[in-house]
Amino acid sequence: MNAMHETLYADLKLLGLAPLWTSLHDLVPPHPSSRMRPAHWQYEHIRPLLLRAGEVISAEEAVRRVLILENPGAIGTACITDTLYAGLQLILPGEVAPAHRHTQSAFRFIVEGRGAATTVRGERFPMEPGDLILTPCLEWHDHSHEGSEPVVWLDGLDIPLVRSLAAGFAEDAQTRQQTLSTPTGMNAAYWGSGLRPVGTRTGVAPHRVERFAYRFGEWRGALSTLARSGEPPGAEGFALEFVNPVDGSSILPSMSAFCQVVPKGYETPIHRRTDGRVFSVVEGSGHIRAGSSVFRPVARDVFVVPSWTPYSIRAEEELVLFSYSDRATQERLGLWRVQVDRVDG
Ligand code: 1HN
Repeated sequence: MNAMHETLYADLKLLGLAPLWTSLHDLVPPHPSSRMRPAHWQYEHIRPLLLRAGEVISAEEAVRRVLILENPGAIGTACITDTLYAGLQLILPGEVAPAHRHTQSAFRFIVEGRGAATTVRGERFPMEPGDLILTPCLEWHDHSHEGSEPVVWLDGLDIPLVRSLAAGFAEDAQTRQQTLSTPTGMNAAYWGSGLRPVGTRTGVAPHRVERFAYRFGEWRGALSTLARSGEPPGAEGFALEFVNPVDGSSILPSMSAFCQVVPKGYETPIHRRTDGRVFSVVEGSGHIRAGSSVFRPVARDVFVVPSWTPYSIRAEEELVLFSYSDRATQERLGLWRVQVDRVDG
């Protein structure tokens, strides 16, 4: 850079201008280059810290007693991927996490314990390990616990995405808990049985989220049938996507969720996707290669594979995984891609 460049750049800056030619390649890189890194969180290390958090602050005081899983490539940003957030939330017997709502969409994936429930749009949803419960954009939600053991779940939200769009609104309810206005089971009866209310074909907008709970027994049973079918496993092992019954799209407009079984000893091809993906191990143990990292996750651990990072999953013991990503958003923008790097592992 010579003196003419320097004085030009200084003069540009004064007028709120910048030269494109110094940053062009960073702005439109030849392939995705996320600052996010592959990472693994071991539940056996996190659990004692969650319980300690339970001693220092109540759910009520904290509003939500959560340990955020922060990507080591983006400390301080509450990101686990470029667009998504993850946290582990603890609720203890007798506690209430007060009612509020926000434009960020959320789901809970239950990791440990029984007896807690979340109330969404006036209906109580009991929480059992392996259940997936949604709180879509602007739906009121509060959590409570009438059982006798700690309950922990994984919270997935589209916080970084909504932040980048500067479209975040939130509001506390007037009351600590919602009034139960709908009998338990109504949401499942209307939307969770492969049925839909008569007359809704034209009455419900596409991408509108109506089904709020996907139960462990249902998805686990489907995966067992697939894994025992004699069909060969695909690139992901045996994988299924949780689906919005309104229009067959992703569970939430911004987030897709999946479950998969990788048979014992099977290794997926090394592949990469444009959607950074967060995994929660439900059963078994695995050997994960992601970029230059190697992880050996076991049940209840979380690991993340950022966008366009080559990875493979091998099951040491039959591996059952829940995962989520921004694939739905990317597909709608025409951005989503997958590439297989190597098939022999
Ligand atoms: C939230 O509302 C919950 O409702 C969990 O359980 C985590 C993280 C950021 C903002 C809102 C919940 C959250 C959150």
